[in-house]
Amino acid sequence: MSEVKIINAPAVPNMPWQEEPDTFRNAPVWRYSENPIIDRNPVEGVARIFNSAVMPYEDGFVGVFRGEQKNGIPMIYFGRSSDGIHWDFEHDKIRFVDEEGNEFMPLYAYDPRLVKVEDAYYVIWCQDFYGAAIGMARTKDFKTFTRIENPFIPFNRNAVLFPRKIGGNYVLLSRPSDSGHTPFGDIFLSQSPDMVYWGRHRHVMSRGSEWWESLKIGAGAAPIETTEGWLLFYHGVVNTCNGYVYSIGGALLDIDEPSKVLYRCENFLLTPEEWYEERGFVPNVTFPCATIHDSSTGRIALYYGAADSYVALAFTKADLIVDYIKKHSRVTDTDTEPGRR
Ligand code: BMA
Repeated sequence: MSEVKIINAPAVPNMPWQEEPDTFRNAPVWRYSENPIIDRNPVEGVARIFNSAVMPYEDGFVGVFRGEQKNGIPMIYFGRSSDGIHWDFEHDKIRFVDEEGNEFMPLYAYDPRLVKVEDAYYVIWCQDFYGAAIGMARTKDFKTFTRIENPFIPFNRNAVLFPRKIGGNYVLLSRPSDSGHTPFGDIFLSQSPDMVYWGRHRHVMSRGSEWWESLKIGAGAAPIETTEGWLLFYHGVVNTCNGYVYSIGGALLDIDEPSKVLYRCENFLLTPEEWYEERGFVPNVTFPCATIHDSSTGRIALYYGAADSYVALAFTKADLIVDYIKKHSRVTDTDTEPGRR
C-alpha cells in the first residue's frame, strides 16, 4: 500500500469508524453495518432526510440535511451529533437571512453541501432562481445563515466548494443542467476572488464512457486534499429500462490546476445493492454529499443519500482508495486537458 496522506485538514480522531468486515473482498469502500443512519420521519413534518452534508465542529459534528417536508417541498434542516451517527435535528428548517438580516427563504432547497473555507462555513444547495440553480449561504456560528448572491444563472446543480483557495481564488465545482430530471451533465469548475463574481470556467470531466456513469455525473463531497491530488467522490448515472441508477465514482484532480483529472476510476466505488439503496421513494440511488476524514489516520467516512429516503455511511482509507482509483484509472483527453476552449 502506498503512503498517501490527507493534507491541510484537521485530525478528527473521534470520527465515526468501522473496520472492514470479514466479508470484505478488496472492495474500495465498505458500508456501515448499522445503515441507514437516518430513518424515515426523522422530524415532525419531515417524511425523509437524505442527500445531506456533515462536518466536524467543536467537540462533535454538525450537518445540513435535505428534509423532504410532508407537503413535498424540500428544505434544509440543521442537526448536531456527538458521534457523527446519531443526529438531533432542529425542528424548524433553517431560516436564511439576507445581508441586512431580513428573512430570505428559497422556495425550495435540496442536496446541500457544507464546506469550511478559511474562517467561514458555506452551505451550497440547489434552489429555485427562476429555474433550478445554485444557492449559497455563509455562517460562522451555525445560528445565523446569511444568503450570499447566487453564483450562477440557472440551470445548475451539484455545486461544491474546494476547502481552500487555489491560485488565489475560491473554486467551485458545478454541473450545468436543465429544468427537469436532466438527461445529461458534466462537471465544470469556476473561480472567484471574492465569492461574488465567478469566472475562469473550466471543464473538469464529462459523463464517462463506462455504462454506470454514461448519462450524467455530478460532484459529490467537497474534494479532499491528498499528497496524490484532490480526491473527489462524485455520482454517476445510467439510464436503464427501469429508470436512472445512481452510483458513486472517484477521481483524483491536480492540486494546483484541479480542472485536470489525473486519475479516474473506471469502476464504480459503490452502487445500489442494499435494501435501503434499492428500495425507497426513488429506488437505486446512492448519492454522496460529504465526507468526514481524519488526516492523522487517513480514515474517510462517506455520507450518502440512499433511495431518496435515508442517509447511509460507508468507509474507506486514503491510501486504499487512492491506490484503487489509480489501479483502475481510465482517463480521456477531455479529462486530462486544462478544460479551456
Ligand atoms: C437528482 C437530484 C437528487 C436525487 C436524484 C434521484 O436529480 O434531485 O436529489 O437524489 O435526482 O432522484
